[in-house]
Amino acid sequence: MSRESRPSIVGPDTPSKPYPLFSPKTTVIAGFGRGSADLGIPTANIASESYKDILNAIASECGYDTGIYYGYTQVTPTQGEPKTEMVGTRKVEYNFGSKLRKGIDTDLVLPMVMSVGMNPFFKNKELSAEIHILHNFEEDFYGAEIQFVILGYIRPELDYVSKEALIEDINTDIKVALKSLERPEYKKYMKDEYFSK
Ligand code: ADP
Ligand code: RBF
Ligand code: MG
Repeated sequence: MSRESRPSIVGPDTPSKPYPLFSPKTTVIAGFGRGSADLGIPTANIASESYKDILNAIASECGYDTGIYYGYTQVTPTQGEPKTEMVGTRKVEYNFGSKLRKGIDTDLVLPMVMSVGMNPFFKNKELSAEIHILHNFEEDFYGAEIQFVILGYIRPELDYVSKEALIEDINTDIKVALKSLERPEYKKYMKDEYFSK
């Protein structure tokens, strides 16, 4: 499949069924550690219990559930004793978001792209959901609380001939998401009371 021509904006001018889909408050967990290390695109991974209802809603309305989505998210620090977890050979430091900057990284609603699926390029054996937030965080925030609203679908998950081709497509997803979210009927979700509860 040629990925040369992709639309710069996707979805109708107003989010429509099954969107908006609001997540419950959930936690940033460790993934495979590939996002930043391999691709230069960090993704906050989330536990599967927290997105099951969302996937069911998408599946019953659209006939698919894996794929790349866009929306808004918010990260909130939580109480927790700092801890280190070994994930394979990797050490993951859980700081529960204590290093995030108030009013810069937290308390704001930020645009995001979300990948849900088996990551065919990496041949994962299990479904995962991960959120790349379109914001420059200076520190990791494993263990922090995260909540998100999905407002639209960008494309299915694909396999790629190279890592560079995957990265290029993700960069296009980011541009498409930002442009799609600029529309007033999408933007208004930044101020939705869901994010201030
Ligand atoms: P993992 O496989 O453990 O998810 P990643 O390489 O994908 O590892 O890195 C993800 C971590 O990077 C997130 O859990 C979060 O703490 C941090 N992070 C920093 N910047 C971002 C960002 N813009 N979007 C998502 N996560 C980010
Ligand atoms: N992985 C794939 O195998 N195929 C994809 O089409 C794909 N698209 C992605 C789109 C976005 C916006 C993001 C953030 C990730 C995507 N990934 C995809 C997942 C990527 O492989 C994953 O983030 C890394 O493996 C780190 O877990
Ligand atoms: Mg990740």
